[in-house]
Amino acid sequence: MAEKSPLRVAVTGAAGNVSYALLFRIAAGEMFGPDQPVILQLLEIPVEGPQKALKGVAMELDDCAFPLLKGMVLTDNPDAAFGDADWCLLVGSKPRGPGMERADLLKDNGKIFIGQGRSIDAVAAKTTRVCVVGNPCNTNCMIAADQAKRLSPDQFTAMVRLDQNRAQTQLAQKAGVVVTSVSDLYIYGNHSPTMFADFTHAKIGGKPAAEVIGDDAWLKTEFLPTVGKRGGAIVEARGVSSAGSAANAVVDYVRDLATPGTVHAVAVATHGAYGFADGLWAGMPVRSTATGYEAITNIDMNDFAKSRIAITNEELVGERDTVKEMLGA
Ligand code: NAX
Repeated sequence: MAEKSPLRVAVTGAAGNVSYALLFRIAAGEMFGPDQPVILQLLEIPVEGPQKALKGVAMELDDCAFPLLKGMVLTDNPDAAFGDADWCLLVGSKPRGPGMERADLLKDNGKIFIGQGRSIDAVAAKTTRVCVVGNPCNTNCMIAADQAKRLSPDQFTAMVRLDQNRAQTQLAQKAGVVVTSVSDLYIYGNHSPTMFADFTHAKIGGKPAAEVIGDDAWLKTEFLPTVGKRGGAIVEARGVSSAGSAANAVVDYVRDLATPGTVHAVAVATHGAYGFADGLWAGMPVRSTATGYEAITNIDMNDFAKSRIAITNEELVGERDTVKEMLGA
């Protein structure tokens, strides 16, 4: 059979921690499959340190002799990184510095995502899929999608998969079962401690998780905060933020988006589903299709779930208010 033509995969923040755990797995075929060649188009900021580090990462990728890696572009120019890209993985963003207010973080990152959104809209493949990982990822995604004139905003999504994976393991460990016994567990809302990991519809071994766990208080007061604050707990333990598990979640998220029929949690344009304000990007379950996804919007929520969704919605609305002068430009 003829070899497939390579997919162009743009990755930003390519010299950062998450990318260091991610790029090798993409090149090994774990994201797009063992018969799908890729060209990596790697973007870093125009600063000597990250540019030099990026060259080092590329040297290591070369040293793996990956059969599927058909080329690499190393650049500080967004148009070169996103040119004809089939997938744009936006991992790079500005971290919160000492004493920095959250509003300043949102605005500083907003500027990055306006520029990248504009560049993607101008030069990426018409069918490109944009996956935002850099935090605050929901709002960064909304800002980038706001620049879409040629592309549809629905081509832009953000990652809540790490939260889904974390939640799955927490439930499995509590129930004393293997992780694959846990199903139907999706994340709603923001990738932040306000997210709602919906245990009310989750199943363990095909039975309602709440019934199997049999401890409502644990689900509400331990499970939810443990999942919501897991990122902070990793920083506390490791001294740096999650990279291996984050990269693994990016692989799961993009692989599942590229696999029609898969159901998984993704932050997508809400279109008002589940009471989320229209125009926000919020986690919810989606079913991947050949060209995109269909959001699953008909799950009945009980009052507890609705109250949790209202909290995370309120936070997302607040983030949008903070960056409102950046929207609609
Ligand atoms: P690092 O600080 O190690 O790497 C980020 C890299 O991005 C740096 O090399 C930096 O030079 C680069 N960068 C900054 N601005 C850029 C721009 N305009 N264009 C291109 N590159 C740019 O962070 P890392 O640990 O790799 O984390 C990357 C991002 O993922 C962070 O924003 C982090 O908060 C976010 N995360 C999101 C997760 C999620 O579930 N959505 C989980 C993991 C991760 O913490």
